[in-house]
Amino acid sequence: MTLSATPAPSPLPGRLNLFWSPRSPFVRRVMVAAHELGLAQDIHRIDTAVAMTGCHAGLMQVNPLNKIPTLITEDGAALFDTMLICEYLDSVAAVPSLFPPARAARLQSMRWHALGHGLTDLLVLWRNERNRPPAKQSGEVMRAWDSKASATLGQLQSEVAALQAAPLSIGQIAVACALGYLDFRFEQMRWRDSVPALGAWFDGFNQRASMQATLPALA
Ligand SMILES: N[C@@H](CCC(=O)N[C@@H](CS)C(=O)NCC(=O)O)C(=O)O
Repeated sequence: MTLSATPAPSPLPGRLNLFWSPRSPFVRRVMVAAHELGLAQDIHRIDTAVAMTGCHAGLMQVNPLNKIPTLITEDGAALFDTMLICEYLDSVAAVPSLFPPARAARLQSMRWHALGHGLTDLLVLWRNERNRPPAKQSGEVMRAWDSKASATLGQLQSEVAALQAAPLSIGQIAVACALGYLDFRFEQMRWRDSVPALGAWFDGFNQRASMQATLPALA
């Protein structure tokens, strides 16, 4: 099955081209990083609707995994996945700042990134499962995702003071984009009720210009 009747618009030569969607929490992480690094205006966004159940012809020419975000660099290389794109943007920024070089700070940031990234992965899979016909859904796997999401939120809440104190890095950005996705797609979960301190941290972080410029949108 191919989703796109018309191929995605061509990447613009000599620019940073991003296969993008306003709904993807992974894409949002890249765009938040780009805003924080002062690179957002250098990125040409290619609006790309993807689904796990189909293949996007234009995207698959550059990324056989059919995933967004995918970044085409100025010299034409196709980069994926989200972490690599963020690391690339950091490396070309005037002042790289999102991947701490010092060992302890780097481990802390990568660990938060893993929690935020893993939570996002789980939520995207969960949403896909939820959208299948009821007869095909696995209640068992969805209950397990519920438990894992709750446990991850509890873990993050226990680290709020450190999340607040550490200099901004890709770790906090990944966590914040995962929490933003909960608001966007899992509103009925009312996640703040069980982890209010994490909710307060997120609500503060969400005021950053980079987060406000990348709020998820249905259209
Ligand atoms: N591991 C990937 C995950 C990206 C991902 O799953 N993106 C979703 C959109 S939110 C996607 O492209 N889905 C299409 C598919 O799975 O074919 C990354 O970190 O970039």
